[in-house]
Amino acid sequence: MLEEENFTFDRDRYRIIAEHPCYSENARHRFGRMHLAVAPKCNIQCNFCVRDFACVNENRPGVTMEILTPAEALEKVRQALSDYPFIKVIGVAGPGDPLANEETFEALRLVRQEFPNITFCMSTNGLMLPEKLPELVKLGVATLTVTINAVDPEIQGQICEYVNYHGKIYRGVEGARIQIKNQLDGIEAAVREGIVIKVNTVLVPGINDGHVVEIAKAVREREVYIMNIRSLIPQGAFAHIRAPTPEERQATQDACEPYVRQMRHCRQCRADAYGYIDQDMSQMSEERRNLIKIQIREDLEKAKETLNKNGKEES
Ligand code: CLF
Ligand code: SF4
Repeated sequence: MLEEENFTFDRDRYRIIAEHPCYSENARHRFGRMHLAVAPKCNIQCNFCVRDFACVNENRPGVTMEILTPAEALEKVRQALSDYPFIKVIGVAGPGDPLANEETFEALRLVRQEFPNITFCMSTNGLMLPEKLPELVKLGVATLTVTINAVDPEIQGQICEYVNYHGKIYRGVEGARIQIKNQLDGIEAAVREGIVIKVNTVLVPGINDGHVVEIAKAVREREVYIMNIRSLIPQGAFAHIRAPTPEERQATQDACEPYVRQMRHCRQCRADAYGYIDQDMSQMSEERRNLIKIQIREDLEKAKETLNKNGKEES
């Protein structure tokens, strides 16, 4: 067992965090992630979300992308892991809510059969977390992001217009009660299963800005590993609300830091991003990607030569 501040992890979890570019700032320049855009549907309506685009609770707003079938996603993973061995995490982050799409589970099942040791990551609004958790555990999802924008239903009721729960629409505070309970119960159960949790929170001036510390306290009690406070991008029903300033966001992060570790290096990835989080290869030219492939091959060859040479010198 290895200890890190308030956490004790087995060797496996420790390695997963150390190689996760979002959970460990030191990992971001050495290891990459790949997102599979297999999950188009969502089961709630956040007021800052324009549903033609990717889920803004995790992704960059205003971005459309091609949806992959699970078989296409597997093919993409095969190619990427062979070309870019620094990719250590496969994630599903939209463009809708991963837990509201059966394709998420199918894609991860296919990938797991071929890559038994790759880290699986996912982001969700948490509505279906208690019910879907057994499937996530079975697939070996190791890291999970739950977006919590309020732990008070009166506040969450202003942020989310409705939730669609088991085919029934619950609006405002009524929907918020269901969602918050499922998020918190789901996190507790996931932590008991050894899943390492990140909480994302969208900072919405005038609505939840005075409340985010309460979220930090609530997630600390539930052993959440890290929190990522993101700035509102005014759009949709919240187009009239201003974005927080960088100083306001930083002050909120500082106020939450005593309760839960803060992620400050998020790059607001696309739901189809891959590569290092600072260098999205989905947006690169073929030529640039090829150069990176050649560089990786050369580095590997050099590493092998050095190992061989050292081996000979030692013997
Ligand atoms: Fe993807 Fe998110 Fe997993 Fe990372 S992203 S599902 S935890 S593997 Fe990372 Fe990208 Fe920020 Fe997300 S930098 S948007 S926090
Ligand atoms: Fe949009 Fe994501 Fe909210 Fe769903 S959970 S409504 S995709 S921001």
